Amino acid sequence: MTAHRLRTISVLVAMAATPLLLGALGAQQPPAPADGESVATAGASTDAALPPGTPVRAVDVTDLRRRVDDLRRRCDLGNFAWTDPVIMAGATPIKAVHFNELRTAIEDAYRSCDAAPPSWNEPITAGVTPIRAAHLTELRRWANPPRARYRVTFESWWSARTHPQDFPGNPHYSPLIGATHRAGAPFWMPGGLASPGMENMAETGSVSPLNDEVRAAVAAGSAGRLLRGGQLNRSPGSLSMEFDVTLAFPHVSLVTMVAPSPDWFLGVYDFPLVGADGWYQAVEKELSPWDAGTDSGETYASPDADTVPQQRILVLLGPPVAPPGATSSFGRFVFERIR
Ligand SMILES: [Ca+2]
Ligand SMILES: [Ca+2]
Repeated sequence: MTAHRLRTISVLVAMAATPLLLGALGAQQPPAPADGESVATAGASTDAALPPGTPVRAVDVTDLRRRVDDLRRRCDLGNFAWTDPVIMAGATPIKAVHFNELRTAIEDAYRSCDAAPPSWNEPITAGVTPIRAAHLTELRRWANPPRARYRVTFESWWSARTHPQDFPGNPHYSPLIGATHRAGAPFWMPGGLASPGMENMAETGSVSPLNDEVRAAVAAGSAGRLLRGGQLNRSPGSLSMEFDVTLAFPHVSLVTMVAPSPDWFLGVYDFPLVGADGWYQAVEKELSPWDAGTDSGETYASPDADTVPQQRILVLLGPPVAPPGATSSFGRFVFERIR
């Protein structure tokens, strides 16, 4: 972006910084007085998340237009021909058409980028639909690039030094397996029961039939893709894998079996890679072992002892991984956005 464009945007944003209080969209209400609201800078969103009832300000719409035009250029489209190209605080009432144009401009960008366009939570009809913080939050979320690529690095520090009790002679992990999926649709979670695929992963390290369960979730539309990674053959150690993620399926669940062990594994569930301000550049999660609730062995090398009835997935507490009642971390996942 040239210095001239930056200056132009700064001026527009400065003019638009007064809040506009809206009841119903399309209703023309007198503007609220200027309140000394701070001015947005190019590249930064003015509000990370809007609490319900927050008034829509001219700057909110102007800021979104800039982001959506950035997105359109990324997807080989030109800037959108906005109604009321300059929204002036105190002079330009914010209308339903402004919001519907933002939606259309985003949908066009997604199609141009070969990504499935968003499905909005509700239509916005002039004079009918009251503007909600959710409308802005939704637009901000979808104004992000539809795709990102991440590298996840699995670092394990599990060793005889960190976990001296009964430490096994061949400490390793099973191949990484996971999925990208919709928010709230992980393939495992604490307090839930392990699926047959999770049981086999946690007890034997096999990626089957968990891979088929993930493929079924992809076919059913709740998951984006199956994630398959390498295997850490020796702990301590580390390995990485890369994967693509889309805004339609922006959460990740990823697991690996602690080996040897009865039914213990490390992993994340329903882990978001996108927030109110867009794709995270780098996020990490420390990993304490989980007990899949499917084998009752009490130490790393215990013989198989199927748990009947099956128990819920819970944090593994106490010996041999920690003092009684406590847990301990074995390593971490570090997610870094690379595209
Ligand atoms: Ca167990
Ligand atoms: Ca079992």
